[in-house]
Amino acid sequence: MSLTRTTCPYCGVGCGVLTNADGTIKGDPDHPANFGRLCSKGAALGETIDLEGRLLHPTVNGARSDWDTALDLVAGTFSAAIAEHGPDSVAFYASGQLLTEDYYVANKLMKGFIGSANIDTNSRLCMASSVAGHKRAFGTDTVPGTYEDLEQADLVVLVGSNLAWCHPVLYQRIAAAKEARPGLRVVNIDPRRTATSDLADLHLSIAPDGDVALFNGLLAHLAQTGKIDATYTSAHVNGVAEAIASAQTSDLRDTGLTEQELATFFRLWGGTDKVVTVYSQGVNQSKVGTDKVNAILNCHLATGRIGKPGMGPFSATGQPNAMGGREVGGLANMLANHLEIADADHRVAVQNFWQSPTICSRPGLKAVDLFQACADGKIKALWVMSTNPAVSLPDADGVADAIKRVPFVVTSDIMARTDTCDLSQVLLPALGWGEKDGTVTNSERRISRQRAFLPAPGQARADWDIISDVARRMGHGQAFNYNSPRDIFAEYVALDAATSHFPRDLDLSIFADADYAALVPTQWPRNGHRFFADGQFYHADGKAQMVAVTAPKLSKPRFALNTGRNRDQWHTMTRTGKSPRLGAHLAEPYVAIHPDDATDLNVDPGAVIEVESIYGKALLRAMVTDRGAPGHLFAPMHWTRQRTKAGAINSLTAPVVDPVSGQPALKSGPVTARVYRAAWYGFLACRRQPKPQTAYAAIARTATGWQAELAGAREHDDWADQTQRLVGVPDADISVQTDIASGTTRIALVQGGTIEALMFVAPRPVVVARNAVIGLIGTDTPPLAALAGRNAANLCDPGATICACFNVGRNTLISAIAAGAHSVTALGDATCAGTNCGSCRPELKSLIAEASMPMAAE
Ligand SMILES: Nc1nc2c(c(=O)[nH]1)N[C@H]1C(S)=C(S)[C@@H](COP(=O)(O)OP(=O)(O)OC[C@H]3O[C@@H](n4cnc5c(=O)[nH]c(N)nc54)[C@H](O)[C@@H]3O)O[C@H]1N2
Ligand SMILES: Nc1nc2c(c(=O)[nH]1)N[C@H]1C(S)=C(S)[C@@H](COP(=O)(O)OP(=O)(O)OC[C@H]3O[C@@H](n4cnc5c(=O)[nH]c(N)nc54)[C@H](O)[C@@H]3O)O[C@H]1N2
Ligand code: SF4
Ligand SMILES: [Mo]
Repeated sequence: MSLTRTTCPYCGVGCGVLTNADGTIKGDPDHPANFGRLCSKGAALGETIDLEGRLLHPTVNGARSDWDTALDLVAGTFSAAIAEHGPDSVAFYASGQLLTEDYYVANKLMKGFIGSANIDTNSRLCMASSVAGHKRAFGTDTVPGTYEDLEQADLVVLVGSNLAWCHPVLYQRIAAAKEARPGLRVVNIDPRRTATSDLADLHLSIAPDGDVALFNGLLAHLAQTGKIDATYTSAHVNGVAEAIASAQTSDLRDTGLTEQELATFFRLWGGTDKVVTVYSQGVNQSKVGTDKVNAILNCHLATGRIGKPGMGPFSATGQPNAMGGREVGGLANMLANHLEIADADHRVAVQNFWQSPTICSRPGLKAVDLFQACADGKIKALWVMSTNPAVSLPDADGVADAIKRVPFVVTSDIMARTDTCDLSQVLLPALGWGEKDGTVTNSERRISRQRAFLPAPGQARADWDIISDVARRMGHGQAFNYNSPRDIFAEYVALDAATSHFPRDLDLSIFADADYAALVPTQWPRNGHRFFADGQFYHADGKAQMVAVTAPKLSKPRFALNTGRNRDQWHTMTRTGKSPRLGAHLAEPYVAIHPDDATDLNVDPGAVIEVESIYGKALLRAMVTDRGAPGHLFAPMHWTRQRTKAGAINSLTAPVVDPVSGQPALKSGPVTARVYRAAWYGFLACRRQPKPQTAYAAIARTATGWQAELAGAREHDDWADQTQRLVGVPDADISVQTDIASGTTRIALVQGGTIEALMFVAPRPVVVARNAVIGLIGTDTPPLAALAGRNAANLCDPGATICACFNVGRNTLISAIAAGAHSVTALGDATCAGTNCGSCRPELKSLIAEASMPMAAE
């Protein structure tokens, strides 16, 4: 079978993938992002392309429909709303996971044909502060660096970035460079000690939002120690003195770091020419996100450490096409192709090129304001594409209510059931990864092709095609007559050529004669081009701008909630949640809490904690760890109402935004925490998807079906009946074992001679070999043997999965370490762990460190 060359649909590293229609997935050795590597999520792509749960035909009000009916309804309702209430009464909410071609047409329809700029995207939650910071400093939204810079640097500073889990292949490239050249230093700045910190020579456990104070302190230090490059700044940078003066007023105590830590970091940064500062959501998702970005850029500009190999600021983009979206102008405050809504000449040029009846003349609503406008009844029709705002926006329950207030909601998705789909009148089935064609741009400005290698399922259509069809039905046939994504890409490149007289960074001329079908991964403006090498920036006078920023006043609530990502899940889990391998890494929503706080709150390991803010409440499993400071809670963003009863973390987060970028502060907000008084805890493994209604409930896929972690405050006297209801097999044979002394009950449901479900209930968190129990589902093991909690062969429990590729559990690894495997390589030899994608290597290292500690003391 012939291999298709495509690009991973997850993170912004943009790894090349070789695929086969049978689902085989390999890293593309020729792709310059990954040179053959893949992380655990990329390697498991084959497990996520089945059709289970897919949306395969349009639906209207929950009933199956057809394209003509659905699209006529969409076009008609949008047109009617625009006619009656004006263009700003409708909105699109799009996504950095759309392909460039999809994004281009959505933006064109809204800004040029509907005449509003009410198209914003989940990039507002993701990259908006970087965009705003770049524009303030450079005059354009330019990411000047490349991945090679990270390998060539002598110092890599990772600020608010858990690269090991979120950009694993980039992390592996740095790790490999460091191994080859041990002089390469790594500093990690994060309130938590993460898997990324394990690579760092120095981890600075910064106070949440202490980054402005830190980088201001660094700038003041650079000034004091004569490290400002006056020749460079006088020729190329404005605002130097003001920025330094402002930096000198920052109070370094706001960083929460010791004088020694600060001195070490300042000396290292100041004393190293080749420094790359990488930053991500710990910087962007803050009420001072843009100031954080500029505080970092200031230090690079002041020292001239930008535009040269191995140095510069580097914003690691999250989504596969976060960059492409920015290029086509997908945000509410941009036009198209890095042109500006505010500039009348730009507007005229774009309108002429599109031959459009109108063009938006002012910025549209940014994400949080957009959903506020929904709540206020100002939005009459909303179209959500490739994102799940009812989960991913702050105050997610408020957002869900706001969506309900919109009279007409359309969602294009690949899945039939998401928290947002559940709130929509019209669902439009989109082609997913592997089925669709187009381009994406990765963090280093490299445009790669996504190519289809699977047939279109059901009636699903490509996003660009659906949008164009609606545009045609709205009367804009001429302008949306595309036959393929190639036509759209060509138009996008042509718009760039038609506007090339406006000075800006975007330059797509290298693609002018490109063979779209055979397009190889190519950076704009051209491979290896170095932005700012000549000291020329994009402000009117050609100079860069240092921005005077002041550190915010920090409050210190008893508990502050930080949120972010797990290694093996992608956002709201609609795809990664299908893979039992990936689910096994961390199978339920948790809150990481410091041991001192756990003692204070009387939280035993494995208990459930109730975390609450003025916006809402969540119940989360306690993960007691000293990786964060006392008072610091961390919870993952992934769990939804589809998979948990009360585990969606954005039920708690506040819709507080950065005033410049509009990006919400998702990393820190005051909450309260208390132990949830559970009367019972349960663990269920079963074949069919359970529908738990208990207060604490989290379901996940397993290799044999499903599992559920459960807890409730109310005692039940008939557990057999409860279990049958949960699983929905009323006619199964039931075996019950009760141990009065320990208060535990174990239930087996058997149907047709095979085990349908096993349920374990206890007054404390259930201790049972979970993987072994899961392995019994669907077998003909006698129920009483099964209820012993071990599998028939009496194997011991491998424990929580660490290596997702080879399914190696924690307990297996600890045994191997005890048996003498004291290096990552030795562990790999003994168990295979870490020898495929390598995403778990940081965790293997820390397991070895933890397990080896008592021996070191001997
Ligand atoms: N596995 C996985 N990978 C992903 C994704 C995914 O869902 N799963 N999503 C992708 C997307 S869209 C994105 S945007 C990226 C995000 O990638 P990252 O930004 O690396 O990921 P996060 O976990 O959101 O946050 C990074 C870190 O910021 C820290 N932090 C919190 N507050 C502060 C602070 O005030 N200062 C500093 N310096 N640090 C702070 C957090 O403790 C956290 O460890 O990941 C991409 N890659
Ligand atoms: N608390 C907290 N909240 C956060 C964050 C955080 O760190 N903390 N991070 C924020 C960030 S950085 C981001 S990027 C967002 C991400 O949040 P979302 O964008 O809401 O999350 P996803 O699960 O990626 O949603 C993508 C949706 O598109 C669907 N889909 C997949 N492929 C296609 C396709 O080809 N076409 C169409 N039409 N649909 C498709 C998927 O099934 C899914 O429903 O979350 C933000 N929210
Ligand atoms: S690092 Fe992993 S998730 Fe990111 S693009 Fe590469 S394979 Fe995909
Ligand atoms: Mo993101």
